[in-house]
Amino acid sequence: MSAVQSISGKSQPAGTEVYDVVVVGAGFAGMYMLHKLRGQGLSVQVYEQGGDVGGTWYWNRYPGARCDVESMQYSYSFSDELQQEWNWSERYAPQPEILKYANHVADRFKLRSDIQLNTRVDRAAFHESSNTWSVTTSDGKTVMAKHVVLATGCLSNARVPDIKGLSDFKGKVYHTGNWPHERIDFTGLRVGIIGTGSSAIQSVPIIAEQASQLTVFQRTANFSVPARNAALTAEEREAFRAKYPEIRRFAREEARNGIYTEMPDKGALDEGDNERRAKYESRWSRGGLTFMMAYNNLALDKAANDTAADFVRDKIAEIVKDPQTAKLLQPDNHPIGSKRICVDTDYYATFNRPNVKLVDIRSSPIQEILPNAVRTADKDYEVDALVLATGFDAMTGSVAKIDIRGRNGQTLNQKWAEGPKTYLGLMSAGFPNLFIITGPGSPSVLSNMIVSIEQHVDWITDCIAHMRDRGLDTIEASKAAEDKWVAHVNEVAQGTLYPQANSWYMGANIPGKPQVFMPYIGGVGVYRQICSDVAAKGYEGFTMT
Ligand code: N01
Repeated sequence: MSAVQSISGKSQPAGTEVYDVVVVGAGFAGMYMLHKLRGQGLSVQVYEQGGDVGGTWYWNRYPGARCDVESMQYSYSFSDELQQEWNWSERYAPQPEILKYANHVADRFKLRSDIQLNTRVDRAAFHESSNTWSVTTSDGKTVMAKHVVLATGCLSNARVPDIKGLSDFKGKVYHTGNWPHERIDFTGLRVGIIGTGSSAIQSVPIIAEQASQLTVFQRTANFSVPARNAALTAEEREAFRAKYPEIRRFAREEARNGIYTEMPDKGALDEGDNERRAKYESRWSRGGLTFMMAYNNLALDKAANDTAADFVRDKIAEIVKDPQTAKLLQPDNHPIGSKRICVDTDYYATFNRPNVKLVDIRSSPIQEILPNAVRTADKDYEVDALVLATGFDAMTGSVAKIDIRGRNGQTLNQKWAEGPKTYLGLMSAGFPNLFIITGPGSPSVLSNMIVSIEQHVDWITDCIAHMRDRGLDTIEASKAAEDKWVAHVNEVAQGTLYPQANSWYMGANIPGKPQVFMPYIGGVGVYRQICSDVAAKGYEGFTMT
């Protein structure tokens, strides 16, 4: 619905388009937001900077990219027909298939007519005289809206590190988070890859098959567990579909991370060495993120965590033949899981290939990029192409790129200068009618993103309906509720091992970024209940006018 309406009868400059809601981003969050708001008969305009829908899955096209949450669960639950009809081909869907799914959703729910592609939102300003937002886009246009929803994604601002000489490199430079659309073939090339997070861990085995030589520059070794990916059979899909009501309910209400799995009832130190090893072995053979769900205290107790970390370090030593390389690959500076655990297919075994070399840039840092080589403190490594798997300015990076001005002209960047401050991760005091989907202060990146996206979209839709039913103009988080929530988010994080790692959860990967644990670690079920209670109590902690 592109119908342009007036907002509460307030006059706008002649010719200005006026919407009930502007949504920024057409990934999984923006698309579902559009669908839900339309269901209320609202006029909505979505702006998407990419050339098509899909968000993360539009940009992250690097070789080997796939989701680390199983496809039957990493999918929308809002339409039973959709979840019954869509056929996922593999346990972990590859990126092209997830992108196809996003496109299918856009077509199936006829979303495209309200999505303007190739358009960035540059500015958004709240006007106190009319209680409306003006939104200015990269095509030079300004529209007005009562509400703005930031569906900008948490890992969408790819970060190119500031390394001397990078712009003078004469070969091609690729970033995993902004990968070209055409197929890149590294056959016969000497390739260097910088970074060893999830993106590198997925792409290294594939690039190694093509490149004549692959040099992996590692600053921090990461823990990775095997995916055990496989084709899904029709029977497996059917069995899953039959259980969907319970699977989705559990993921929403009971799971900490929005994933249906057994919940451990024991701590790692409650069992003897042999039993514990057998449990880790069984999780390792089964594959996937649920390795960390073997015991209920792996994220809380360092001694318990050490047992899982030691198990994975032993596995690395078993798999990697060269003892020196194995030693370098064994993480030793953070608890397992305190940086997002990686899920791989043959990552460690790839280092047994004669054409793959691991370079430790913690002890010998990269000094500069030469036109044909990477220079570390002790050696030059000649390369023809460079892959930057250096991650993202996570959770706040894409929001920070927009000049957002709330009451009294205060910018969101000023307000968040010492770290993001939100109430429930949904709104920030001083910025009325501006919602954030899976923002900092919500479970977000610690969860199955689609579960968290659906919860936020449903909550925001209900909130806007509540306002309309009562003829209300604004909703705004109160400063007191926000301060209390920020303190709670912090306190819960401090009770875990997570703050012990220099992770992107903490903003530690971005020089100068304030180091604050950004997501809410209380669990999606607990968090959902808190949000529902707030709404049931007349949006407690928010001011509505
Ligand atoms: O990024 P990262 P990512 N010089 O930040 C290194 C999700 N994801 O794109 O750790 C040298 O994890 C950096 O080193 P260090 C998932 O949530 C999901 O891999 O800072 N090295 C690190 O090794 C994931 O956690 C999937 O010391 C530099 C690496 O680059 C998140 O996205 C797949 C450097 C960056 O790792 C981000 O993953 C892929 C420098 N200047 C991603 N700067 C799924 O499976 C950075 N590094 C769903």
